[in-house]
Amino acid sequence: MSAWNYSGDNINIVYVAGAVVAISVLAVVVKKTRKREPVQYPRDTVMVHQFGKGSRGPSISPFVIKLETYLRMANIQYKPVYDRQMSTKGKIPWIEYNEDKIADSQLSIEYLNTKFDINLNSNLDSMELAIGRAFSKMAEENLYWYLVLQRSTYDKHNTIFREVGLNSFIIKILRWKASKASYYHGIGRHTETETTSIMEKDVKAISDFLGRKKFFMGDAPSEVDCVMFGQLSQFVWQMPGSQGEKCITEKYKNIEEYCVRMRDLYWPDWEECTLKKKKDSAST
Ligand SMILES: N[C@@H](CCC(=O)N[C@@H](CS)C(=O)NCC(=O)O)C(=O)O
Repeated sequence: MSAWNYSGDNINIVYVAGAVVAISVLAVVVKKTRKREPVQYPRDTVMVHQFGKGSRGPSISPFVIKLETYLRMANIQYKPVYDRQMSTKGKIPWIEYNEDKIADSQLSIEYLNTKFDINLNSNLDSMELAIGRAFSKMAEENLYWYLVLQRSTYDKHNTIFREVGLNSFIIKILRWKASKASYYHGIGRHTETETTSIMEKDVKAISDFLGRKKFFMGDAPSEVDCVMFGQLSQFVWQMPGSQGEKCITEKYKNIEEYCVRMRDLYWPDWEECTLKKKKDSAST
């Protein structure tokens, strides 16, 4: 049978699929070429561009939580902007401060440290700074990928994506992007059992180092707490039913206690910053 010998039904499916692809491509092109009206933001306020709120936390992005926790810790006036506009580097979060635009959570923090003369690490010596950096990089460049794979691939229901209202088409794109990105990172070439074991080793190292300390480096909070809270709070509250959540809440309870401590201190409005709160208040 020739490949062109379609039945009527098959031809319809091909037309519909073709139309969906064409419309999607067109939508992307229109979005990219459309000139956005310049938005007037309040002066002297840091605007944090990001996706929308999370269903169980203020954001499902650990990097947004990191950046906003820093802004709270440093007492800098800021506002979240839920415009889903990506940075010039194609990622969120990014910030706008008066005329300046900075992509990347870490580069934003470094810019703000200079702009506002902030040093949250003033109590740390060079050895402690080195340890903080090593743990930050482990959390953001290794542990983070378990979160990406868990939400996009291991969780067959894509719970977190669905809860924030993403439709099946967008979820398919996210799954595809995650699988491609994690493959090129390298971690996506492992089996789920292997990545889970890697995640557990990272979490154990974090738990062992944290011990009974109040904050990651001791009695006082520092910048590394923003990074660790950004990542770990996702595992504790925003990866329901995952091995990552179980690992922390059942085995490494000092991490869960640490997250609660950080949330109570810097995010007394945590619940109000979630989608759930918006829905609840809309229904009352
Ligand atoms: N190094 C970046 C990482 C930010 C990042 O990976 N953001 C994710 C969301 S959690 C993103 O924008 N992903 C979209 C993409 O990679 O296409 C930072 O610290 O801001």
